[in-house]
Parts: sequence; structure tokens; C-alpha cells
Amino acid sequence: VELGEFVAGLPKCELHVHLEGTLEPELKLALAERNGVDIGQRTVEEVRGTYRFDSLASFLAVYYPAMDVLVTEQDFYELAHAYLVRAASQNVRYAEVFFDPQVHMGRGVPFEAVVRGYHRALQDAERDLGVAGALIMCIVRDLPADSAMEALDAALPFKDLVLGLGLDSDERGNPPAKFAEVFAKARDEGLHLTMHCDVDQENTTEHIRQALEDIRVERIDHGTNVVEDPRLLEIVRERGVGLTCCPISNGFVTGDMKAAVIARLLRDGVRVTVNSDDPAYFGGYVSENLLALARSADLTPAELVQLERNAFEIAWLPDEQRARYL
Ligand code: ES4
Ligand code: ZN
Repeated sequence: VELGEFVAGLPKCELHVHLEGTLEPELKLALAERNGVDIGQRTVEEVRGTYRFDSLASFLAVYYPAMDVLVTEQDFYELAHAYLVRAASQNVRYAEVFFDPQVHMGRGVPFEAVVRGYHRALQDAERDLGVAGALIMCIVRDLPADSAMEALDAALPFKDLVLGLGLDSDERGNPPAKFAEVFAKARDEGLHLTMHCDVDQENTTEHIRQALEDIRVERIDHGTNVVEDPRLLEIVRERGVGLTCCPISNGFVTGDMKAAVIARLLRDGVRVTVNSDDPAYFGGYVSENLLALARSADLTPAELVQLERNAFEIAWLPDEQRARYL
């Protein structure tokens, strides 16, 4: 079997995808039109022309303004539904998906509209597409800690619809410690915890240390710089902390897919996984990420299977549901 076919057929679990990062140009233009929002471009080609990224900052400068087109519960539903259709077509069976409520709340969109739209899409996908899923709300780390706490408080009445809390956006000057109180409260409320420790950011190993030792997250999003500190790597192994890696995204943000380090961690038995991050912007869903990694690091089919086993193992699933996938 050719590698592309093998990847296509593999049952998959995606744990690191930002729903707002799945907004394809066609839907962006349709929502802009429907909501009377001027995004500055009128064709798919013009929209794609703005997708020139060589750093996290240059990506975020395109990513956040685009969210203005998302206004009603139905808009959020359609965004998540479109992602789930793509995921199902790639044989994704289970997905834990991120969203950024603070960005929407900051534009006057109620938390409830966001979470109900996304949740309804997940319910429909489980029934109609055979993809199950759950929501992880992310704190936008370049906003103040007070804003993060407000977002968590807004989420608590909808706690049944939110599985976990994450941390994303611009890492520079925004360490995990800035949100210690918010994450402590989320833990007390029964939420699962993860945080982005992006590849090659400033103070990256200190951020990984804070996430592991001070916040005690269960997973780290990206996190491959852990190889630079043997003590932290030992904590990751010992606790079975999962790393949700995104090779194509890493390629845009750092100029390097980090394929060699992801492969090394996989071969060393660390629970690394492969994910798409912002597929509409970086041009690859989970299958394209698996294929890019496999070609770059010469992965075997058995190693690709292990990547998906890792993902189902670190997913925040009840054991009886997990058993159905493993
Ligand atoms: C993100 Cl690539 C990346 N890094 C940090 N935060 C993000 N949110 C969406 N994509
Ligand atoms: Zn991410």
C-alpha cells in the first residue's frame, strides 16, 4: 500500500486544532457577506494572498481580524460543522478542539452563542458523521489574567459543554505562571488542563517547567523543546504527559517542521501525537500533517499507527469509550 493510502485509512484522533483556524476562505467570504463585515478581500485568491506567515506574530495578525466574520450561534455551528466534515473524510474518529472565547466576547458575542454553536455541531457530527468530540476553551495569553478569569467564569455555567482549559496565542512575555490562579480554579471545577508551549519561543524550557511542575498540566501543546532538558523529559515520560505536535504549523512559524525531534520522541516512547493546529491557514489537515512528518522523518506504517495510539491514549476520554478506539 502506498503511504498516502495507508495514512488515509488509519483511524485518527485529533487533539490540537483551533476551530477558528479551520475557517476556510470560502466560508470566511460567505460569513463576511452574510454579516456585512468588510474583511478587505472579495475573492478566495485575494484571501489566500494574505496568508504569508513566517512567525507566530505574522500569523496571529491575520488570524484574529478574520474572526470578526463569526457573529451568531449559527456561524459558529457552520464553522465547526465544516471542520468535522473534513475530519470525517480523513477518518478522524475523535477530536478535542480548541476555541478562543475571549476574542469573541471582546467583540460583544456572548460566550453562550459560541459554545452552543460549537457544541451542537459536535452533537450532530457524532450522530451523522461518526466523529465524536469535545471542546477545550483556550485562554488568550497576551490578554490580562483578569480577562482570562472572566472567560473562565463565563464558561462555568456551561461546564458540561467544556472538557478542558488550554492556553494559546503569543507566548512572548506571557508565561504559564501568569495564569496560575485561573488554571487552579479550572482544576477545582473539574476541567482538564493543557497549555501551549510553542516550539522555539523565548524561555521555552522554563515555560515547559512551569506548565509541568507549577500548573501540573496533563498535556502540552507542541512542547518538543522538552528534549533540551533531561529532567523535564523524565517528568514527561514518568507521568505519561502527551505532546500534541503540529509539523506543518511548526514549519510556518519556525521554518522547520521539527520532524526529527518528533520522530526521536516517538521512538523513545514519549506520547507524541500529530495534529493540524490551524489547517485552513497552514494548508494541511491531520492526514497531510502525518504524511509530511512520515516523509520527512522516514516513519514506518507501524510508527504511524503508534502516533494514533498515543493520541487515543492521551485523549480525555472515559476508559470504556477509549477502549472502543484502541
Ligand atoms: C496558534 Cl500556531 C498558534 N500558536 C499559538 N496560538 C495559536 N492559536 C491559534 N494558532
Ligand atoms: Zn495551537
